Amino acid sequence: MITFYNHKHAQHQGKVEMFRGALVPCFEVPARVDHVLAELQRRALGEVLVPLAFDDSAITAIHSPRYLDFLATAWDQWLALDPANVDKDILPSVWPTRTFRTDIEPDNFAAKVGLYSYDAGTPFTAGTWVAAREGAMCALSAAQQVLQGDRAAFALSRPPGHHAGADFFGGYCFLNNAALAAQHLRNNGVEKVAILDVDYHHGNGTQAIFYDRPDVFFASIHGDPRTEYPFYLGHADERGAGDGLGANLNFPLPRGSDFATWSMALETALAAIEKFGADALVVSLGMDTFEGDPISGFKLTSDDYLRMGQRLARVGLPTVLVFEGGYAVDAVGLNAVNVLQAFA
Ligand code: FKS
Ligand code: ZN
Repeated sequence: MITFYNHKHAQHQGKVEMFRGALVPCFEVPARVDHVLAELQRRALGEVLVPLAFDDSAITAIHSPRYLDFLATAWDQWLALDPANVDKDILPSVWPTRTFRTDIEPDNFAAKVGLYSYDAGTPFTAGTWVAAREGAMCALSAAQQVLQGDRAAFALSRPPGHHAGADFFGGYCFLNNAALAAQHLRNNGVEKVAILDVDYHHGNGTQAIFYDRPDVFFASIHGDPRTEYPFYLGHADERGAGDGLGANLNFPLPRGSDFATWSMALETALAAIEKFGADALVVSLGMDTFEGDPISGFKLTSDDYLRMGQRLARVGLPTVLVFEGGYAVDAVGLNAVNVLQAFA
């Protein structure tokens, strides 16, 4: 299996995130991807390539022009406020909640940041745009590889993507890599695409992007949003809207769930994907379901990831795997490559 590696990922390096009233060191660190790369190379699991370049149209197919414009210019706007800002990350602190307008982009920079985000846990840094954009190219390259006939391809990148919506960032995510891959498949002759999100956290951005579309099925297995981030989406009654009704399926599971519980949800999700008649599969591959994850609550073991990879391969579809979360840094390489090796 070919891996498209975001060699610019370390340009996104947040310093702190807001947690319980304090600024704490970021969990989403460059070492996460470094460990996966090292393990891929250690097990010689196929070629590792830098991504191809795709037109902006591949990104505007998912994200709004004003949001992309904001991401591309945010750092310069931040420095224009005060050159001393160069040593600090941008962190949102004000948001337009219910009753506020979002159609007018404010001139004030903090207000703009809030318009395009939904939490205070996602720092925007000097290299965030460059890293996120190259990550999108990895996801598109992996989709392209599958279009050209490969059974599967892996996009190894950070920042992750599944919390990012058409016009907002949050949950460490800026561009929705899985959505970009799915749309690229759709634009190149694949009629029906299924996205399976196995990250511990609900893929609210991906769900929102495709919620009213019948051509992209979204299924997610995640910690129950009543107690788990991102809290405000991911319930079982969210089945899609309009033409997309029936093409969205959530499996919220309680904190503490192990692989026995988790894999029952997986079987139901895969049966639904088969019934949908998907021609290709995109997997949002988060490794934060691991028992050792410091910010999550499931109990999957390293061996369980071998079973997961085997099962995903048995679906029999051309598959794009996109790296998402996973914060047990010392185990994330082993666990991710277990999925890939078992798949291959
Ligand atoms: C700890 C509170 C949790 C936000 C968690 C974000 C999870 C991100 C993720 C992704 F795949 F996107 F990376 N904060 N301070 O794992 O879903
Ligand atoms: Zn996660």
